[in-house]
Amino acid sequence: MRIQVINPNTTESMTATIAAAARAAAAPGTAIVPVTAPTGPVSIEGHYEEAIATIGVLEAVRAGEADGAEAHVIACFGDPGLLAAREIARAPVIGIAEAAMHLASLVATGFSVITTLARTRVIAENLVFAYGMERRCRRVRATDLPVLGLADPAADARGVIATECRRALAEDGSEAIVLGCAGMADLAAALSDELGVPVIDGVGAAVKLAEALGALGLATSKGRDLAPPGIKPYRGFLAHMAPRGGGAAQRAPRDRALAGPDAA
Ligand code: 2AL
Repeated sequence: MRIQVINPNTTESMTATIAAAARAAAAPGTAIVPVTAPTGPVSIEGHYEEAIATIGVLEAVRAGEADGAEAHVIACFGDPGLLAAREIARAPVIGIAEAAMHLASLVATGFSVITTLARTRVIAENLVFAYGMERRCRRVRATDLPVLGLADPAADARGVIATECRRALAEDGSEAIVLGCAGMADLAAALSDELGVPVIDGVGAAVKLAEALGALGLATSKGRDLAPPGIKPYRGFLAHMAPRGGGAAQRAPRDRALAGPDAA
């Protein structure tokens, strides 16, 4: 199976961390194809950066589809562009926050998310509700570590995160930890050993879920809102993002009416 793993930020070294975690989780027959977003911020720590990063994610998904990807993983804990990517992809698309929360809910009745900056915490909290996880997620905690600081040895990210995990286990009533940033992907196994509870990295979780969907022959439903986007002209600097169309059968009558004379 060929899984495209997209780092939505533009930092290549973080893509390398993500790719290593993805490969460590992957089955022997799985090829991991790591991609760094072609455009956007070096790290994603707020709503504006996330909105800009979404375009890079969608560009990568389009390229991955053309390149034969059989699943796409969005490896940023805000899951930027997840539903939009599902509209344009034939293959399943999995976000790491969604994957980690779902797997955590299978191994614990309650989990805490440990993330980066306080401003980023709101993004994870919103996803808890978007994914219906509010009955399982006890709390989202920030460490005040910036995303790119995770790789700085002087920041002692592992020590800071371990301390916050211990607080979570003592104070939140949690029995599992979800790591709230793709840049933490290399810490899960060691933290799990140290803390004695499941510590879930979304990159590995997403790869395993992608493999499971592939093995079961399951892909995104195109029945309603995740159907391919309507065919219509796009204007301005994103004109190249206009859907090329997947055949008339996929287009709703309303989409055909909106398509205009230039539609393919
Ligand atoms: C992230 C992440 O996973 N990658 C990034 O650039 N920002 N999310 C986060 N919660 O820090």
